[in-house]
Amino acid sequence: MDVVGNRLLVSQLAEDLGWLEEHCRGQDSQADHVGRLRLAAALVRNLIGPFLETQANLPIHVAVVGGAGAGKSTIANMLSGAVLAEANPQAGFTRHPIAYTHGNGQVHWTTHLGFLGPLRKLHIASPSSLDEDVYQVRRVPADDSTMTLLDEFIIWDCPDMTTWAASGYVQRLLEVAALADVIVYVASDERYNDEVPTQFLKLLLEAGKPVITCIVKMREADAAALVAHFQKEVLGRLPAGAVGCLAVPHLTAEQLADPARQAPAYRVPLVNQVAVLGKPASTARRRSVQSAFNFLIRGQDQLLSVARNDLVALNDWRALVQRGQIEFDTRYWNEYLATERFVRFDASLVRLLELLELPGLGKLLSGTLWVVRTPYRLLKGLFTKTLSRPEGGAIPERPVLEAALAGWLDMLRKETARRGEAHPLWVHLDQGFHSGLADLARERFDQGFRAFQMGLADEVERTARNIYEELEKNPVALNTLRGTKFALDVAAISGAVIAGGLNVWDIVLVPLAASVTQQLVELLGKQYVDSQRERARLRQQALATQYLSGPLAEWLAQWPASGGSAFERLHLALRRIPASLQNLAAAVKEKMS
Ligand SMILES: Nc1nc2c(ncn2[C@@H]2O[C@H](COP(=O)(O)OP(=O)(O)OP(=O)(O)O)[C@@H](O)[C@H]2O)c(=O)[nH]1
Ligand SMILES: [Mg+2]
Repeated sequence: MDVVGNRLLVSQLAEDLGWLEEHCRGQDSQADHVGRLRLAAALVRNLIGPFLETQANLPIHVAVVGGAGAGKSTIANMLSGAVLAEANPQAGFTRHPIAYTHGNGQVHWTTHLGFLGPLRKLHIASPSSLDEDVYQVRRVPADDSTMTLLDEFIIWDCPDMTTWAASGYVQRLLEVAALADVIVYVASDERYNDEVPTQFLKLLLEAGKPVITCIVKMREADAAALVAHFQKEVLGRLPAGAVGCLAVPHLTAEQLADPARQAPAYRVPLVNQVAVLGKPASTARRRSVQSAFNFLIRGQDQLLSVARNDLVALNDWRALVQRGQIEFDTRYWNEYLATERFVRFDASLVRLLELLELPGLGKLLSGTLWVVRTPYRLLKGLFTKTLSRPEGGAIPERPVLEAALAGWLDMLRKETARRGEAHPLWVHLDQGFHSGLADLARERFDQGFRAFQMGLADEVERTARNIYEELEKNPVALNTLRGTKFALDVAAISGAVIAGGLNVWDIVLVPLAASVTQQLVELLGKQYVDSQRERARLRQQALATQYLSGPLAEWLAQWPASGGSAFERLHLALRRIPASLQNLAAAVKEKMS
């Protein structure tokens, strides 16, 4: 992929992860995920993005992290070899990240868009207690008499994470932790087992960061036992990845003032450990990028799991909408279609029977038969009249549909209100119902109804017409049927005459035989027309689903995730993140090869 493509990919992925983080921030149950999502986004912005843009491997970044007042600034001084970081008895003194670099060295800061997220670079020297979304760079004067890391490394003194997962300066720490190729984790002898810093350490190890742990301020004599205890009780329960555990016992004021010369016994092992992890730079950087990427891929499900509750609520809503749709369709069938006669089909039956009469000369014969069947017609008319039920007041279609719609929307409104504040989705829907969601649904229904009516008129008319048109278009079949019917009539009449001989009874027998065949033909025709009528009924039900309940259900189901709502954005993020990660995998692989 080209540079522009990669840049777009990186910023979109970081933005989506950032959006999910904000989304979690609003929900108490999801607070644990906030830091993880921020770290994920920062890894993409600060590490993977610049790597894909061929950012130089140097400088290698070292972040000094730990609990409030643990001794981070003190260790940052020790690493940089000069006392420029303000160590202060007030816990939580350092409030923004400070980068220490060589006095002569050029810092090749990445210009990658989104680098260090919200942190602005301070151009005026300020105390480290400045509580703003900034970072600053301090230059350590060159000193040939002490070994230095600063030619190739930047040492970051960071704020603490005691207010872990809360807003504020923890995010500043996460930005730098994501950037870091090496982490130095500082814990004091008294508070090395604190929960919040340990959780943070765990996250860094999960992200595959190489971590040097450093226990400080103990009595020299207790150092070995404390380190062993820390390794067993704290590191033993965390994912592997901690490279080593160093002890820096309580230093004197002189040692604190000039650690490079006064405390080499503690400084040199620490500096060496960092150097081992950070050199050669190209290996260190590739490892950082690869680990970050693995963390994103491995943790994908966990990162996206923050939306699980939202998806459950959204699926509940969709199931409700679907239940309403089934009820709507069933009511339409029971209260309208099942009793609808489709009178148009009766006309088709008449037309079909007419068709079966012989044309031309045959008309004369048919006419004769018609006359012959007069007694039958009169009798049948009499019977049909007595037996047929009076036409009941069939419920007109529109009111049935409207009542079914009202039932559907009422059910949704009640169920939404019943779920109350169980999830923000129901609150959003409840607000929707209070601000005209049902009216909007009715409007959509009306639009659908017009299309439905048009489709319907056409459909019923076509099915009804097909009953005789098919036959009209097929003269061979039509003539065969006509011929068969006529032959039957003739056979029946002649049969009657032959059976009884020519006598007075023929006046009764001949019309009777002609009527029997006619009745038979009518019966067959009626059966055929009825089966078509049933088909039309089913088809009409299908049309109602296609034009009315289907589109409305679709619209209602989508409603919470549309119109610029948070759920719409959520869907976008959930859809895009897996795809972005896949594309990122390809880009990282290409770059590494
Ligand atoms: N005497 C002595 N004091 C120490 C030692 N290590 C740290 N301190 C003191 O402990 C206090 C806190 O140390 P810092 O290095 O400021 O700790 P920090 O982790 O940066 O603290 P915050 O930035 O406030 O979170 C400071 O007053 C340091 O001078 C040590 O080895 N000996
Ligand atoms: Mg500090």
